[in-house]
Amino acid sequence: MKIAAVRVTPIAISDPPLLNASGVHEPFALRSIIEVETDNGLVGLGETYGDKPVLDGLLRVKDRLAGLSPFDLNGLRQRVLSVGPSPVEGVQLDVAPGSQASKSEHKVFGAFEVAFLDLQARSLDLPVHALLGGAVRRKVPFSAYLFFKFASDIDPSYRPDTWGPALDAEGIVAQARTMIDRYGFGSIKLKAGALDPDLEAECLKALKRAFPNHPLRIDPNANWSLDTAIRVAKRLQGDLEYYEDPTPGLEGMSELHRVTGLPLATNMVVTDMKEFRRNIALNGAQIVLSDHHYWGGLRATQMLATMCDTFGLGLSMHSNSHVGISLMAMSHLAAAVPNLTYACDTHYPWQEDEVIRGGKIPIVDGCVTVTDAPGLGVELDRDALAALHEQYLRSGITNRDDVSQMRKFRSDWTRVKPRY
Ligand code: GKR
Ligand code: MG
Repeated sequence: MKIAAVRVTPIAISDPPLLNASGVHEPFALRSIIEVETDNGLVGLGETYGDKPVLDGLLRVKDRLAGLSPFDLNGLRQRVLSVGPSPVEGVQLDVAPGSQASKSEHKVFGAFEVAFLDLQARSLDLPVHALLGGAVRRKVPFSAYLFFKFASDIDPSYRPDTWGPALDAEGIVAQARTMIDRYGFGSIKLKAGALDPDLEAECLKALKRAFPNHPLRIDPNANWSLDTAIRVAKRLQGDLEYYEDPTPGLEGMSELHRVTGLPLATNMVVTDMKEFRRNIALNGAQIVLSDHHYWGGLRATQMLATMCDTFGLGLSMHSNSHVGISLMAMSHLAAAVPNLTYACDTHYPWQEDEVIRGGKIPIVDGCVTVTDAPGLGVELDRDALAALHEQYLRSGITNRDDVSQMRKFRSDWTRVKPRY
């Protein structure tokens, strides 16, 4: 079985006006859909970022994969490395941190690795989780990922939604209730760093009152100074499952943990093994949010899990706006990682568009179920892919830019961080 053709298709999926530390989501989020086809007619699927630096990297590698066996992951790595750094590598993506602009070879390798693993598994008539050591859980828990949010009619480019605005405690609790009613989530994450920290802390308190048995997390994406993070920590002491990236830098996180004793989680200061090593030395974060999209694929993320286990760190999972191929890759991975004991993040409830046959993957009782269907267990809907590619071309967006989007609504909005 050899690779005969590779297709990379950028798509734009509609996205609501969700607020974060950088600004607000644009009306569309970008993804790249990867298809790797073999000479015996199998197709392996992958999904990753659609921003230009990553897309360019994928396009530069894709035509070098013909003739490789999908089992040859070292061959894949060698071909990814052989293209050298992308000419747009240095371009600063204006994303909320957590999507590291600098690690493009990990992102490119990881995107193809998922498609290769999908092919390996399909050729053996096995699910991907079987290749990863077997499922230790069939139902993978995700958390309700809450965002402060504008009403969709703030700008006609947003698709009308039924969520409504969420700019205070009442709105956030209502959003949580809708999410939990629809999907049965058993834990809650509040994306913070967007509004005044005291208001955000009040929202967390309101969630605690409304959902006393749901573990709660808050993630200001390092938009709070150390003083602010310490002040809010005092208020939220006892309410948090973990405190995610409240303040910038490993040193800041380390000092915050020393002063408050709270368990700190990160997808910002531990994003590769070099940072992992420094984190062990400084004890900045006690829980690492993994993400196969930038850690270099499913197997590299399992390596991270082993390192967390070895060094006594907790393991959770990070997300960005995505569709069903990523959701299933995340779920197969999480199913096969015993020490992934926290409910994973997902933006999936915020996305209505889908590229897989059968439409949206069900989340029931807060969980995605992995089955024994071959590969990732999903097939591409080619009509949907074509329509979402058209949407990409029409959107005119090539790089996520939450700062400029926010400036449309608040002309004095700046890039400054930490803002509070
Ligand atoms: O979607 O706005 C967002 C998030 O802020 C995302 O960009 C982050 O990378 O969810 C992520 C996080 O946990 O930091
Ligand atoms: Mg985070």
